[in-house]
Amino acid sequence: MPLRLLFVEPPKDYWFLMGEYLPPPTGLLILAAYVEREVPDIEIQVLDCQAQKRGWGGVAECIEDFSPHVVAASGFTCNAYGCVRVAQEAKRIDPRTLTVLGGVHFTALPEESLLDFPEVDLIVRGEGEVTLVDLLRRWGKGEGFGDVAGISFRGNGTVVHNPGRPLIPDLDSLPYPAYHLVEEHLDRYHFSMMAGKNTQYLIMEGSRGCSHRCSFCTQWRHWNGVWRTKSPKRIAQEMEFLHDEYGGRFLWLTDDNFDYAHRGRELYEELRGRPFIDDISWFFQARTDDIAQNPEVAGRLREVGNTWILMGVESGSQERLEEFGKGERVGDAYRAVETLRRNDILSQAMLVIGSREDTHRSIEATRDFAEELGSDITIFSVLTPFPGTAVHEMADRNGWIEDRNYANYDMVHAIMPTASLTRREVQEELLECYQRVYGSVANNLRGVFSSNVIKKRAYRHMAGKRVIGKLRRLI
Ligand code: B12
Ligand code: SF4
Repeated sequence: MPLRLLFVEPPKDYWFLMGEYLPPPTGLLILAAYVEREVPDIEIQVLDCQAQKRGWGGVAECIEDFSPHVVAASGFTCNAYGCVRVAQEAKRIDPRTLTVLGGVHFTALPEESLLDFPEVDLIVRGEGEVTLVDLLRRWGKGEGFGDVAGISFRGNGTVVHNPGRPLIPDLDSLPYPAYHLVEEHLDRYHFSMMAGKNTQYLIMEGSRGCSHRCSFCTQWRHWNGVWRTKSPKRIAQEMEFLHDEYGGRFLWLTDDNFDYAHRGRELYEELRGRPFIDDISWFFQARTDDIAQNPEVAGRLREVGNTWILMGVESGSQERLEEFGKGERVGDAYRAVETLRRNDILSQAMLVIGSREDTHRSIEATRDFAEELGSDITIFSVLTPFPGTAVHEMADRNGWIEDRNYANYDMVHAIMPTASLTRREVQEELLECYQRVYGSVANNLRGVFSSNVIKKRAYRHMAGKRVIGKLRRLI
């Protein structure tokens, strides 16, 4: 009898700041593709509750119908409880089901998660492909998983953390994500605010990890502090494949750090001349120093379909950038925004308020900075102590964390006070940030009448009553 594996993308809330969207469950599809290739004789299903419009009743129905031996889900912090609930549903329906969770949140907190949630059998820490395959092979043969590297589980009344697993040396060796497993509802994936409701939105991965060490970031630790990339040729081929095979016309490269200087140039060489480039638009996150130091790369990337870049600008205070360990200068942000503007690439600046030393005055200075910077879109968020970060370690040690409900770790809820502001005041300051940028008639007119169609849509959404109304309700 073939082994049955069910991946579940649980019901979850939208991140209202970015408007209405439906992203494919790319992480799960990447894992599924690897398992499909490496484990013969396995049946895999992916339940995407958002795309399939299934609530918790639908999750139970799907588990009952498919009767999987293994149920797997992936979580970052604000979605962690949803993943746990998947495990609980699976165990309720059939206690023999093996429940496996992975992702950045569970990797950071394996002990706490296994102790708090007995329905979770085991946690795969860090990179998942090889560990999951190892696990499935043993499970399929009826062997125990006691010595599978990279997992944590309960054993002998305690939590056992097996040694970590070495990273996959060559990311080009990974198969393309298994989009065929969600083919029936592929046309539902969209990102209205940025590309319109009818443009097919797909996500792909170009690299893993980051060589920087920002204090609030989970990603560099999750990937053992190293940056690995697929070759530019492979990235170009994968983009082409997603376009030609699955109609992807708006692509997000998940890379935490794009390595704009080197890979940007090489990717341009690989993409130019490929016909699909005229039919897609793609975006990614990059560092401001990279963009500022390599202004000529922007024009080339624009030529091959790059229309939007997200930048973690964080702050207009050099002191704050140093506190965060960013290794960037405030001036880089100005140069980066100007470079993108000159090349007709939408610039999105992400700014953070609510760090320990923030006061009413310093946050007002962040708002002034945002206006002066003049990026096409500005997203403000609240410094969030994600488990696994240096910020979390320090906040936890000092007793600053006032909200332990992980569902609120979405960078919009204030989780900690600052030295001089209460949590409520931080929340009010966040509202004020959005009111300043998107409540201003002058800014909105500039946005709505912009010649850049993405900016137009973004402003229409951000200036609408919904965003401000939701932020107000958080106070
Ligand atoms: C795409 C994306 C989104 C998409 C949604 C993706 C989805 N389907 O849910 C959208 C735009 C909706 C989104 C929203 C948000 N996101 Co987001 N997002 C990403 C991004 C860029 C890529 C995710 C991805 O596909 N990665 C590729 C896969 C392969 O990596 P992976 O998921 O880590 O999986 C590997 C391993 O971790 C492991 N693994 C993971 N899960 C499992 C499960 C099992 C069973 C196993 C065996 C292994 C395993 O194996 C995989 C392969 O090796 C990541 C950053 C990143 N590079 O990962 C941020 C990231 C996950 N997002 C983050 C955040 C904070 C958010 C938001 C809260 C706010 C924001 N600023 O965007 C909102 C929350 C929305 C919500 N309510 O759900 C943070 C999470 C931090 C944390 N600890 O919680 C990340 C890490 C970004 C960052 N640099 O900090 N996001
Ligand atoms: S915030 Fe960006 S640059 Fe800093 S460590 Fe994380 S991924 Fe790297």
